[in-house]
This record gives sequence, structure tokens and C-alpha cells, in this order.
Amino acid sequence: MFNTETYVGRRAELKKLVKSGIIVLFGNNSSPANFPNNGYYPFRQDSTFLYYFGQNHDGLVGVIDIDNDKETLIGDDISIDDIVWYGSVDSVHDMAQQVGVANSAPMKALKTICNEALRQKRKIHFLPPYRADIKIQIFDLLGIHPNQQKESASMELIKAVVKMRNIKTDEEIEELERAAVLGYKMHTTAMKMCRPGVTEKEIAGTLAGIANSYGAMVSFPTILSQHGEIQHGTPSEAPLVAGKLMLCDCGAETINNYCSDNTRTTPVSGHFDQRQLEIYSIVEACHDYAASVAKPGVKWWDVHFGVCRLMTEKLKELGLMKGDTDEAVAAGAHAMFMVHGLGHMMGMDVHDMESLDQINVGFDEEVRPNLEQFGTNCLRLGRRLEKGFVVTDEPGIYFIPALIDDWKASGHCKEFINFDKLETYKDFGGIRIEDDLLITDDGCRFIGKDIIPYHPKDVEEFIANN
Ligand SMILES: [Mn+2]
Repeated sequence: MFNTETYVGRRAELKKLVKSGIIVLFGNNSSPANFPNNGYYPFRQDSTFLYYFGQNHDGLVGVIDIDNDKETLIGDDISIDDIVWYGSVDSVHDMAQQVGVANSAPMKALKTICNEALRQKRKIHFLPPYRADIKIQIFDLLGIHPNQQKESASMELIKAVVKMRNIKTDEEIEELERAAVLGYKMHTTAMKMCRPGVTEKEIAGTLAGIANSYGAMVSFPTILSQHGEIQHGTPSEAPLVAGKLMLCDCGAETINNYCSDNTRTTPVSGHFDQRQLEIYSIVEACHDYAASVAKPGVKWWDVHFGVCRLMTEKLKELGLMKGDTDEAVAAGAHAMFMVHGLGHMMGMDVHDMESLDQINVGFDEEVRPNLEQFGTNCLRLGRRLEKGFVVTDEPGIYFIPALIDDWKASGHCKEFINFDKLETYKDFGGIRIEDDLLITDDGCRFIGKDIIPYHPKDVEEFIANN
């Protein structure tokens, strides 16, 4: 937890931005795995609740009555039975004091507060819920059916939260640096373990253990696969095979729930072969290009398409693409190879504030998303960068046999893709390189004092020496 003043200051700013009404921020409840008392472990608090109320306990709701300038932390104190089984925790009153909230109340008070506000026709601001239990709670409190809750969520509140959480303060950057230390440990461990015969699951399990032992948890389910072309490939029981590439996309959350998110692609044999090196070098060039141009005022949309053009140019040199580069990119032909966007905002959520909808986080009135074109519709961030933004830089090239067959059959982008040559890459897999960028006064820098090796020479040297 940060200092009390941090939370007091954040709520004061939020009140200024939202202006009037009552803000209700729901914390998460423990989520049952197979029985109500057997919750998934570890408990994950809602990030926005954590941001404004700081308490990492289940069963809490934060209420900010802007018009009456009254803040209340709501939750039920634990009973003697709970203490017997789980040990003592602070009272809700104490938890409120720790984050500078003057009032506390039991959960039943929330119904009274909401009823009173509804009677007075006051605006009740809440965020789009993403858990079923909270949807039921909102239904009980406000009478809004779960199907209508996303549309009924407060746009003023969403905009205010995004405006604040998009800009990382110094104390948040320190936390992100701590997460990067864990990410470094995880990735270098994966690279050390990347040897023929070791299974994907064995490595992924070891990485989860590192995250759990130093931080809170992994920042998202680890992607670790010799089938790097499967975007969210989960680790299998398959042993690693010499000649293949292992794609590992993973990160940790610190105990204060700030994330890291990196990807490395490692040759199982310890050396890239010629074909792998050619593709890897393109991804490496795209990764470094993005970091060389990202700065305040630049649209991430332009950085993304700059990468797409560079990738297309280089794939043309290899004979995998053809035709005019600008026309190819405009047609979305590059998405045969890079099916996703160049990066996303990162913070307390690995895709920061994804629950508030990426259109509200990564875009604005000036830069709107393209939801129609394959590939471009996966770009989560397009808006102009600002100092304090934290974004991932994660270009990738994938050879997805089903996608190759699909486009070939329909003739999609046939004027820009050499399908005959592409056919010979169906056994390749995929390559991604990902690091986390902090936008600074006049440019950007990678988060993490130690950069996980990614230049081909450094990767091979690291494997040889470890
Ligand atoms: Mn990412």
C-alpha cells in the first residue's frame, strides 16, 4: 500500500473530475474454485478499487458522495469464527483510517445509501462490472439487469479513472520497476531451462513459483509454447525439441499489484538457424524502431503502422511479401504475419483498465479504432502518447497454417503475399519480442534496470553461459 496521502489525493482529484453524484467502487469478493470457502488463490482485488481505496481485502465497497463530500468504506467486520480459521484482520473502521476515509459502515448500509440516492434521483456512478457476483449486487442495489449494466455504467467516472490511471506517478513507476525485476528473473530462468527434453509446463510452473514467491502472482496466464503462432498458447506437457523456438510471454505482479509483461523467443538448440535468424531480425528491428520513435505527442497509431511498413519492407526482401508497401499495409496484408497490435497500456492490469473498454483507454476523440480490418481491430492503443504512459512494445511475426490456408483459398491480399514461399514456413511457429516502455519528457525508456537479453547474439551467449 502507498501512503495515506496518496489515496486521499487520488479521491480528491476524482471528485473534481466527476463533479457531482455518488461514486460506488466495488471491491472484489473471494471467488470460489469448487466450494464457497475454497477460493481461487491468490485473491485479486479490483484494480480501480485498489487505486482509490488501497485495501487488498475481499468484501469491501468504497462510496464517495461528492455533493456532501463524504467518503465511506463499507464492509462487514469479521466474526470470531473467521478469526479461528483465518486469523485476525483489521476492522473496516481501521482499514478506512489507513487510507484516510473518515467513515465506515456495514454492508447493509450500502442498500440504504443507494435507496436514498435513488429516491432523490441523484446520479450513482459505477464502473462496468466484470464478475457475476458484483452484477447481482448491482441488480439488488440499483435494479439494473446485468444485461444493461455495461451501458448504464458512468461514462464520466470511466473517463475520470482512465485520465488518472493512464498517467503513472513516480511511486507507481517504482512499483513497475519492482515488477520488472521479477519479470527479469522469470524470463532469464525460462531461458536457462530452455533445453531439449524439458516440458513447457515444467518451465511455466517454475515461472509461476517465482512470481508467487516474490510478488502477488503472475500478471496473466503465462504463454509458453513451441507453437508461438498460437497467440495465447498455454504451456503443454510437450517436451522441447531442438530446432524449435520457444515463445514465452509472461510477467509478474508485485504485492501491490503492478505488472510486468515481456516476451522472449528462445531457440531450443541454443542457436538460431538461418531462417529463424532472418525472421527474428525483422521483429528485433521493429521492436527497436518503436522504442526509437515513441515520445509525447506521437500517435501510437502511427508507431504501429510504422512498424507494419518496416515489417512489410523486410518481408518483401525475404520474398514473403510483394507489391507496394503502403498499399499492402493499407489493405492489411501485414496482418498475415502480425495479427495483433503493437502494444497496450500497462499498469495495475496487464492490459490496463481493460474492463473499462479499450476504446476508452487507448483511444480518444482524435484517434478512433478500426474495428473492421483483421489485425488492426486488435490494436488496443492508438492515441497520442503522454509523459507517464506505460505501453508495451511487442511486435511479432507468426506463421499460422490455418490463416495461410484461409487467405490462400479466398485469394485475400494475393497481390501482396507470396503464398508459394509462405507454404514452406508452415512449420516455423512464431516470434515476438516484448518490453515495457515508460514515456518520458522527450522520448521513452524501457522499464527494468536489466534488460532481458533479446539481440540474437546476446540470447545465444546467455544460453551458452548459463
Ligand atoms: Mn503484452
